[in-house]
Amino acid sequence: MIIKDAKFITSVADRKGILLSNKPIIAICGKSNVGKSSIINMLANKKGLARTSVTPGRTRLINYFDFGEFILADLPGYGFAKVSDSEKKKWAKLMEEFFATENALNHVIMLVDIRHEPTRDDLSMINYLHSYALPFTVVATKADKIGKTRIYGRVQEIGNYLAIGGQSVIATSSETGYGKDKLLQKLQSVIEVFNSDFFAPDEEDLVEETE
Ligand SMILES: Nc1nc2c(ncn2[C@@H]2O[C@H](COP(=O)(O)OP(=O)(O)O)[C@@H](O)[C@H]2O)c(=O)[nH]1
Ligand SMILES: [Mg+2]
Repeated sequence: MIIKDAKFITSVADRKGILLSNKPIIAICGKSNVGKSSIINMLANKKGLARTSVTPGRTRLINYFDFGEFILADLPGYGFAKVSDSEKKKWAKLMEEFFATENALNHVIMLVDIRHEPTRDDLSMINYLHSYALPFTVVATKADKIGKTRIYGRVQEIGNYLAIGGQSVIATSSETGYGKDKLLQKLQSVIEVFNSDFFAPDEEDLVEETE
């Protein structure tokens, strides 16, 4: 898949703004600073598309991007210690609404740092995805930070730790482009399943219900 001219669509702060689309929606989640914005920029071949930040935890919004064949939803990061309880509650509410909205997403890319053990928040997120029966792929980011020979081992360890197996984990580096093709292949297969019509929503289901 060749991605050209990915575009920012909109930022969404509450349930009302959650997008529905006739394209597959792929969400990116993970703790603050894990590399969500960087991986979006890498996939888009555009440095400034999603802002990357050294002061993590500031974005409490779902940022949507049009990638041509699919919509990418950049979910607000979690696990940032300096965030207040009320901010955490807002985050949880928005996530719950997002995951519970039918046709709001088709696949989740969950990012973990290749150097570290997945956190308690990561495990909660995985449980969450399981409980909503959402298909997901785990990406181990910042692979350039460890030696090449250690990548395979870390991928296996993370896969075992999350009880999904190493073959379900893709190592990437947004610095070097490592793993980009493998991730694009995975996204391609998600898109193909969606376009095979089996999971595509009916047109009438895309009209938002009014309460
Ligand atoms: N070395 C390296 N640094 C990365 C990589 N991905 C992200 N970073 C750095 O990690 C920090 C947080 O990245 P960002 O994409 O903003 O994370 P986000 O909070 O999940 O969106 C930034 O300083 C990035 O430059 C990577 O693959 N390799
Ligand atoms: Mg970000």
